[in-house]
Amino acid sequence: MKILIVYPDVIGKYEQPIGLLTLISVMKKGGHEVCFYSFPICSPDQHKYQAEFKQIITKLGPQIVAFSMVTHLHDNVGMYYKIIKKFSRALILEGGIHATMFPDEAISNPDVDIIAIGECETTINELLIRIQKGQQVGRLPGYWYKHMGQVIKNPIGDLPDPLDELPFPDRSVLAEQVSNNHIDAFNLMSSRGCPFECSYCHNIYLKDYYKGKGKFVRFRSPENIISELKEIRRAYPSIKKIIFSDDNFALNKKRLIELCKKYKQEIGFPFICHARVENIDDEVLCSLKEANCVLLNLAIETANDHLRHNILNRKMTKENIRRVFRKINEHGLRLGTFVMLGVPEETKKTIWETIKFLREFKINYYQVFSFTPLKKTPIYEYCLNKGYKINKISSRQEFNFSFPVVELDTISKRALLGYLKTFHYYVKASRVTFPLIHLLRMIWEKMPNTNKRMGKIIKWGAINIEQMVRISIKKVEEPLFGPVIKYEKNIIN
Ligand code: B12
Ligand code: SF4
Repeated sequence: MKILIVYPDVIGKYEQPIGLLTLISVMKKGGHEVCFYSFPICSPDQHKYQAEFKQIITKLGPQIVAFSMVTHLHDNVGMYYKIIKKFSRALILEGGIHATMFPDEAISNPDVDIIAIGECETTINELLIRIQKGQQVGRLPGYWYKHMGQVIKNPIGDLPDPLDELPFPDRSVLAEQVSNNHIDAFNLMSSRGCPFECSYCHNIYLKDYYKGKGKFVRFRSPENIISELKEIRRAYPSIKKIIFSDDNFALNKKRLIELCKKYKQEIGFPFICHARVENIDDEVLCSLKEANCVLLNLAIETANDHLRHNILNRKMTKENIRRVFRKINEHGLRLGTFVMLGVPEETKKTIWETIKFLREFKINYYQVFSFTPLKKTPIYEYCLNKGYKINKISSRQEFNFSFPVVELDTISKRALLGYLKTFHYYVKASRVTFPLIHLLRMIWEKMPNTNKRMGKIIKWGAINIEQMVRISIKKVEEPLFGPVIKYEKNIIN
């Protein structure tokens, strides 16, 4: 059967949706003809992509057009669904995290025929066979579909386990982006699921949803991961950097140490990974460094213990984080972190606590986000109970989590915006530039209240101040993969 997989890409045709690529491998193994189309959904020239899409649909004539979607993009694909319905007889199948978390919303779109809930590698080919034979979807777990004006809802299916039995993601659909150097590092997932219960994360909902459907946290074996890496090296010689996109790469210490040992001997490419502070100790750091980890990301979200413990439900202490961050600096490992500003009960004081804390360390990479609660998470409910107004995501900045969407009673949206815009400078710039940064922050806070002409002058002033501050931090900024340890060795396949 001919299937067109559509992936709306945010940043412009070079994202790597590992789950979807695994599913493509499964479909191809099932003997189906699978085509892949991704387009930059946030780019302003959607007319151009819609015309291109119409051409593909009419030329290819797929029986199924399958979309993979996150919630934030859901409202943007309507026109693409209309094109399918107008110019073909293909069924529309929607899967991904949005359909999984909000199935009622996903299936309520009149153009959507079937939705897939959860990880569905073990059932997708059965679905395709039934459709190919003109049969009903029936009682196939993990799928909801429309039949005679009614929505038939099947329960969620079992989680794939062991993960080693899954095929490797089909990266051949990214070959063009690799050859034109838009992709120079590959993402790889070595585990699925997370045992923690941060109040703002979708995992807490999924863990409950999947109860009775198998182990939520699953690990691939080091041998299986190394095989995938070897395949990458064989098929894509230009790729020499790896990003492990697991929620917590260090969750299973024994596996991590074993994997690092093998990785060092057989692969050696510089890599980036994410972990939790609780899982880091000297042994783990030595293993990561030896294996050529060039950046270890540990999210702190905030330096304030009350906010982290009681609002975000992340139980590590500031002292613990300090101890681990110092160790990382001592081991000479590059350190990355993630911070959220504007969580409930955030104040200017707690923001300053986070700034001061981060200034204690050599942080090589970090990102700061504006707190944006996801529906169906405990913190979303908390905000509603507190009576906070949560604005719908409508602008590009809100979509990128860089603009406040929640109206708190502890800090105004304008003040928060000022800190979001200048946080990076406060953390990185020399202290002597602080008066300039304060001024810049004040400009961001006041900007919308000024008239147009005044606004232009102020904006001009802000750009110049920003330039001056930037000069003072240029010296410490580094590329993501930073200075890498030499990895060209005689590695035997
Ligand atoms: C790696 C990652 C990325 C990568 C790759 C994105 C991707 N789509 O895979 C990058 C960096 C590009 C990225 C970007 C973004 N991400 Co992201 N990302 C993740 C992360 C950490 C892992 C994703 C993953 O591989 N999961 C494991 C696989 C097995 O699951 P899966 O991807 O859901 O796929 C399975 C099923 O859903 C299903 N499936 C998926 N697609 C389809 C399609 C069909 C037709 C079918 C039948 C089935 C199906 O089968 C797959 C295999 O089992 C998750 C958090 C997490 N741990 O899940 C966040 C997450 C998915 N990202 C999120 C967000 C918000 C974003 C961005 C919007 C951020 C931004 N503002 O730019 C963009 C959107 C990008 C996009 N175009 O979709 C949110 C989504 C929340 C939501 N409710 O929608 C998550 C859940 C993080 C979070 N907790 O907030 N992300
Ligand atoms: S540690 Fe990360 S993935 Fe796990 S629950 Fe918390 S935010 Fe989610």
